[in-house]
This record gives sequence, structure tokens and C-alpha cells, in this order.
Amino acid sequence: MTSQNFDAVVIGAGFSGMYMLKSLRDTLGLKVRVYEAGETVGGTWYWNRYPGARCDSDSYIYCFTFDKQLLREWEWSERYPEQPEILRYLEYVAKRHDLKRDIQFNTRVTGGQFDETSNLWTVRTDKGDEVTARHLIAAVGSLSDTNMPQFKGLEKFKGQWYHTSRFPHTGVDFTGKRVGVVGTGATAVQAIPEIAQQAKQLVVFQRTANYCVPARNGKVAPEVVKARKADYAGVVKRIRESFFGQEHYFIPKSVLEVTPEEREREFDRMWDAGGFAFWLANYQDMFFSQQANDVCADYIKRKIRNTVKDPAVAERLIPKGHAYGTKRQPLDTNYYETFNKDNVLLVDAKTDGGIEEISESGIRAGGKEYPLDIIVFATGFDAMTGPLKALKLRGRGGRTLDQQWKDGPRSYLGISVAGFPNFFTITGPQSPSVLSNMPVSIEQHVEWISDCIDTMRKTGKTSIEAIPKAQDQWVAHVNEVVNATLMTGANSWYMGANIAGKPRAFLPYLGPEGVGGYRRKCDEVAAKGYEGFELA
Ligand code: NA7
Repeated sequence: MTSQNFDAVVIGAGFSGMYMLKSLRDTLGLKVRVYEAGETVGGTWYWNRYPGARCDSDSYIYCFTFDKQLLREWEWSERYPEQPEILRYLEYVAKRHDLKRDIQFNTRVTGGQFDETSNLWTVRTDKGDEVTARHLIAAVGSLSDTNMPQFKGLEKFKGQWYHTSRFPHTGVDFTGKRVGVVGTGATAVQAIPEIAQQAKQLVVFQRTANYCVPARNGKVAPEVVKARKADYAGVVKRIRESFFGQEHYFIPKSVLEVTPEEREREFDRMWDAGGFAFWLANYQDMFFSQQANDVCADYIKRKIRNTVKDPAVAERLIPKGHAYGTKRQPLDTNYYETFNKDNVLLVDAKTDGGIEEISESGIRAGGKEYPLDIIVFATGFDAMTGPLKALKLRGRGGRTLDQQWKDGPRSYLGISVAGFPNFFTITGPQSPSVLSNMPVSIEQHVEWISDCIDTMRKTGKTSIEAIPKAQDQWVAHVNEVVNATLMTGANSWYMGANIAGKPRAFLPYLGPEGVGGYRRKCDEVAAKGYEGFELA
């Protein structure tokens, strides 16, 4: 049990917590403590160890950019590095900047209380710590609160079962086993082709079919790597000013205006480029017009039909009921091809019946028993608000985030919550976060928060808090922007629709000018003396 005072407490030691520590400790000279539930740094990349786990953003931009020398020196092995390589990178960063000495591992924050008299937070952990800090920063990640649905009968299952986000560090040997995978989101789309190569039989339980596009992973040509390194200043500038924190730009035309030949050429180009190009660099009306969206979606449907040999299976893999791009884009490497293998079976909730229960020996769906030795749940996360609510914080008047957010998240700029003074959320709800290349948004928030704390200290302020009216305006703006798109029509985790009882509300921010415009807005707020905040 420790009882200490810190200038700042940071919760989480993934990309965001690591850089927040570096910035507050080494740039501002503050006394900082980081609490991390895992046994080492890494966050998402520490926990998600399922087969096939890798980054979906290109490695040359999925990294820290604050350390210019590291940016030049570090060599990624592939276009999208695998989880162990990203974890090695983060370990290397931790060592290079001597971060671990201020991180307390294997420690989960279990509560926090803001004291309105002293303007200090008291933070408690499951290891018995009770410490105070002026500033409390949640660096808990957007997708870290595991969603493990309460399937009836799970406790009876005699085989082994795992959730992808809590996979054993020793790995799982699927050789000769009958394996069930529940879910077909971005995680499952990475894991299924890998598991299918080992398992004797793989049964995929699909609730909603997804539109998958090819990742096209592989080695990056040395001359491309060299050119990017030579132009890193340009790369960083472009991704910071871009829409999604990536070097992707919409085609400034309507897909409905171009000739069928032209659009087919463009679609082929994006498809062949792989990655998020088809999703984030498509025709500009794709996210706004159902008619335009149908044209883009139709191209993927044709690809599925051409790849999957059994037409009945292909039809079940074709999404129905949501517009293309309104759910997180999974990147695939042989995903559709995997369903051509003799040892792979697709059980689709709509045509075959959904999961009814888990029995001693497998999964029962649509009145049929599927015998299994191992079940892998790739059922996702209580996104964005889940990890913050789990901190059990109490702000002004003892209010909790559960109470504050009972109808959906309410934040100012996705950084701050009215009623929770001196509390900051890195890539919090209603910021671009999950709709951007995360490290770009993380670095932006860390630097903004760090500058804000620095300003407070230099001007002798002990408290900063979002003004409710500014927050209301931000919430209205977030909703107004997204309501003009097709995004709200999907039962996605972006809308909170994957969690029973979670209010239906769009969780991230899809700004009209993307992360570039959002950055400008945040900088403008700071330049105007933290407009919309009350400093005391
Ligand atoms: P996702 O994208 O939330 O996918 C979870 C999958 O699990 C999805 O297919 C769900 O179907 C399915 N699911 C969830 N609950 C159930 C129940 N109760 N029964 C059957 N099927 C269920 O999570 P991922 O881990 O794939 O990806 C999360 C993010 O991590 C990803 O987007 C990247 O940003 C990194 P549904 O579609 O809800 O019908």
C-alpha cells in the first residue's frame, strides 16, 4: 500500500500512456505515476495475441513520430507488422526513454474521486495504492473493455475457450482440433484464415456478414521505405492534416457521375492497393448517399461471389442490411478463400439460426449441435465509453460517468467531461480516435493535454473543467455531422449497438474536415485561452 502525491496520474501504458508519461515527465518535469493492468507496456498490443493479430494501418505511419531519430532508425519487417513486432517496438521505446521506472505494472485502477476543495484527484488501485494527483489522464484505449456475451451454458463447456483480447501468452495449439470461432469482425477476419490452417475442423458462427477488403500485406520495397524516411517531415505533416490520419484522400467526384469504365478502373486500383484505400479513399459521396454507397458495395459483392466457390456460402457472406463502410473495415488475407476449404463451415445466424446455447461438447445453433474442442470468442469490446466507465471515477458532487453518460457519451472535444475537472481522456469519446490512425490522434491529444497542463502551471491555475454549454454544443455538433452520413444506420460498435442495453449513440467524431480540422479546432480553443473551459 502506498500513499503518495503526484502531479499527474496516467492510467494505461499503451501508445498513449507511454507518450503522456514521456511528455509530462521529461518535457514538463512533473512527478508522474502510470498504472498499468498488464505486466508490461503495450496496451492493445499486449493483450490481443490471437493468431493473425496485426495492425491494419501501414507501419510507416502506425508509430510514434515525436522521436525523429527512432522514426529514421526503426525498420518494420512488413507493411502491417504482427502483434509481437509492435510489442517489441513499444518495449524498445520504453527502454529508450526509460519509461518503466514510473510505471507500476500489474495494477488496475479501481476508483477515483475529485476533491472540490483541494482540486486534487484521489486514485485507488487493486494493489491498495491510494494516491493524489492534480491531473488524472485516462490512457485506457478505445477498445480495451472486452465484450464477452453471457452465452447460456458456457460454464458447462468441457473444452477450452478464449476471448481474442485475452489470449494465452503461450499461444493455443489448434492442431487436430475442432474449433469454433464466434464473430466475424475485424479480429475474426484476421484470425479465421490462420486457425483454419491448423484446425481439423473450423466452424465460423456469423451473426452479421461484413464487407472485407484485401490487406495486401508483404514486404515493402526498400526504395519505398527509403523515400518515406527521406520525406518523414512531409509524411508527418500530411497525416496530421489529413482526414483519417492516413495518406488517403477521397476521390473528389460523385461515383454516380463517372462512367462505369472509369469507376471500375478506380475500384480496381483501390482494391489492388489493398488496405483502407477502398474504405477511406473512395468516391466522396460513398458515406453520404445510399445510391452511391450501393455502387461501391456492389463491387465487393461481386468479388465475394467470384472468390467463394459455393454460391450458397457466398450469399451468406454477402452483407445485407447495412451500408458499406458504416462498420469498421476488416482487412483480409485469404478470408473469403478460407471458406473454400473442406475443413471450414459457415453457420450464419440468419439462414442457419443463431447461437442458442453452449453445451458440454460444443455450440448449439439453429437447433443443431456443433461439437467443438475449442471455442474462440471474437466478440469485440464495449468500445470507447466502456474502459472509462470501468475506472469508477467520481467527479463533482460524487457523480459517476455512468450517470453522466446514461443516454450516450457527452464530452467537450473528446478530451474532457463537464463535472470532472482536471481529468483528460486521450482519444476519448467524441474525438476522431477510432476513425483515425490511432497514433496520430494519440500524439495530438498528448501534446494538447501537456500544453494545457503547462499553461495551467505557468499561470497558477489549479483546475480546468469543460463548461456544460460548450460541451452541449460539441455533442450537438458531433451528432449533426454524423447524422448527415450513413454511419448511424448500422448496428455497429461505433453506435454502441454491439452491447445489450448500451445507449445508441455515435461514439467517435467524424469531423467535416477529419483529424486535420479537428486538430485546428483544438489548437484554436487553446489559442483563445482554453475557450469553453473554466480555469480556476
Ligand atoms: P467487433 O468488430 O465488435 O466484432 C465482434 C463480432 O462478434 C461481430 O461479428 C459480432 O456480430 C459478433 N458478436 C458479438 N456478440 C455476439 C453474440 N452475442 N452472438 C454472436 N455474435 C456476436 O470486434 P472485433 O474484435 O472484431 O474488432 C474490434 C476492433 O478492434 C476492430 O474494429 C479494430 O478497430 C480493432 P455483429 O456484427 O455485432 O452482429
